[in-house]
Amino acid sequence: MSADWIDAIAAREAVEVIAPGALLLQGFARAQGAELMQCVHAVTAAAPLRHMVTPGGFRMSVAMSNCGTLGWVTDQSGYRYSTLDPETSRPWPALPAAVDALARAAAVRAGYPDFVPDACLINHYVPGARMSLHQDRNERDRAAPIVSISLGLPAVFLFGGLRRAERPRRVPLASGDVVVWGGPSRLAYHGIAPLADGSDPLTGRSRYNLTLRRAA
Ligand code: MD3
Ligand code: FE
Repeated sequence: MSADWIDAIAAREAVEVIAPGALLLQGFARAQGAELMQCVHAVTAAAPLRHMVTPGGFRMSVAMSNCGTLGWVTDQSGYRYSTLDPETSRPWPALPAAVDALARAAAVRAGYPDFVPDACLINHYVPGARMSLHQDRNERDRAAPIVSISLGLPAVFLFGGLRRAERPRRVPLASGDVVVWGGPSRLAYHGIAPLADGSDPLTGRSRYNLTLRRAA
């Protein structure tokens, strides 16, 4: 048995290929859940969660904030990355070291040893909140992956193809799951089905998702 397998069993972690370039690291962040939630609360105390408005004029059901050098924002004028929080006119809070370290470790495991995130979008879902199918195309360097960390209530991730018309697959995501999206899956359409009600010891009646990105 190779050392990698011994490590994986010791960490009680399973690795699943969702699609070419998309790797699900089941439970990769489970042991750090409480520490990561402390980071989230520190960030959102300084940069409060808010419901942004899409360029089409729709209020998003997901509440968002950011940390890192760049933060993803949307308003009537479009989607973009900004160094300033438009709500506070201040820079976004720094990327917490524990979040940065976990994302880089996941990227290394998935075959991206050079991943250096400069943006972390924090998504907060309450029961009924959803994210409709979209592509993430605001990042300059499409060779860099996106690392996503799920915390709290389980969600059904919708994973489509490179064309919006492709019917999405449903992939369950649990608290502590980490997914690394790179290569051919980087520009796939994706979304989150309406969150089912429930309660989680870490997050209460809600789910957080952290996506770490190389935006600049
Ligand atoms: C696949 N967030 O913030 S994370 C987003 O759970 C977003 O909040 C969802 O989609 C969430 O943009 C899904 C998983 C994810 C993130 C980015 C991707 C999957 C991706 C980019 C390309 C392909
Ligand atoms: Fe996305």
